[in-house]
Amino acid sequence: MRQLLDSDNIRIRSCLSGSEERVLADDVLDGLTRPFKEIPPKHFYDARGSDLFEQICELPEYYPTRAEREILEHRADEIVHATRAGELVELGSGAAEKARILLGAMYRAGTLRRYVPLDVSEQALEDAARQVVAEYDGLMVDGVIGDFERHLDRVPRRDGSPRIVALLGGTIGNFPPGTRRRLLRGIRRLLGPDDRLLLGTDLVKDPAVIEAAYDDSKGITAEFNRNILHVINRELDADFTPEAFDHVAFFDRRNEWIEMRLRACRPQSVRIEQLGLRVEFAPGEELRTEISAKFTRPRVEADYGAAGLRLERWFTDARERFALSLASRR
Ligand code: SAH
Ligand code: AVI
Repeated sequence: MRQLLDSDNIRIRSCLSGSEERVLADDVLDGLTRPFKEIPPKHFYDARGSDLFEQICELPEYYPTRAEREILEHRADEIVHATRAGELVELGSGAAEKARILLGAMYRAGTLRRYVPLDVSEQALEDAARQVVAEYDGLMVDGVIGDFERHLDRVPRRDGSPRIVALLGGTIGNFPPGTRRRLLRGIRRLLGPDDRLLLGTDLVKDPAVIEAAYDDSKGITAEFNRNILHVINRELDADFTPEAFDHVAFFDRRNEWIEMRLRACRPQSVRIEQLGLRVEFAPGEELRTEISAKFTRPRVEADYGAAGLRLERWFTDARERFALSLASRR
């Protein structure tokens, strides 16, 4: 692993190297040659994508961030008391806004030792690391820039005290059901008997509320969606015209997930230089960029069961829009 930063209280290592472009290249080659075109959502998050996501979190329509924060504000002390955690590992940590609420509770309880953020977004992780060490005296940050689908084995070993492994924001919903269970099994391997998974899941609700959250009136989500095309243009020398794609978000009632797609406004022929590939889009043709599954308690329990985990605690916000659950190894 490449060492990016090493100071008294921050260590950041990267599992991503030049070959990472190949990962994007392979995903794009697979995704754009399928009968139904698709790119995985992790490629949204370059520095601009992470920044756009932070803006989404502030939007009046995007309720998940506020609902999850409400639960954490009410329950963080209880969660820390129940787990006695001294260490927080956060997968897909982003700006670490919610982690701070947990770190604050650990600090108050006198258990706080280490924060281990893991994210594909280098800029977001570095900024977050610097901010949290400035806030909590004596806190050690041991960050990993990597992909939690491939690099969970690079998470540092536990430092002795119980730990919470958190996957917040509803990010688990961005994976289709089988991949989701595979990821939960990978997370289970990080847990010792005293450790707990803390999982954020957005809940099934009125489809109109969900659709508004993914198609905001300011068009920030649309820009976030199109960012994937900017990333491909820059990293793979492609010539997508992002503005020639409309943002589409709709709730799939059968699967109970929202899908984001990009719809070609007109026929387009796109050259992806580094792949030696030309891709044609018919007018109205769609490219799927994200699913975001919405959960019920039985669905979370079924996923836990399939991954060798047991649901221990279930917390929701007052309006039951979002749930945080604590799980242990079975
Ligand atoms: N946990 C934060 C951020 C959620 S946004 C919150 O709740 O607000 C999703 C985050 O996961 C982004 O920071 C993105 O860069 C990261 N991410 C997405 N896919 C990832 C992957 N496969 N591996 C590591 N990080 C990933
Ligand atoms: C990161 N993830 C949980 C967000 C979600 O709600 O699925 C990403 C997002 N996509 C559009 N808006 C936010």
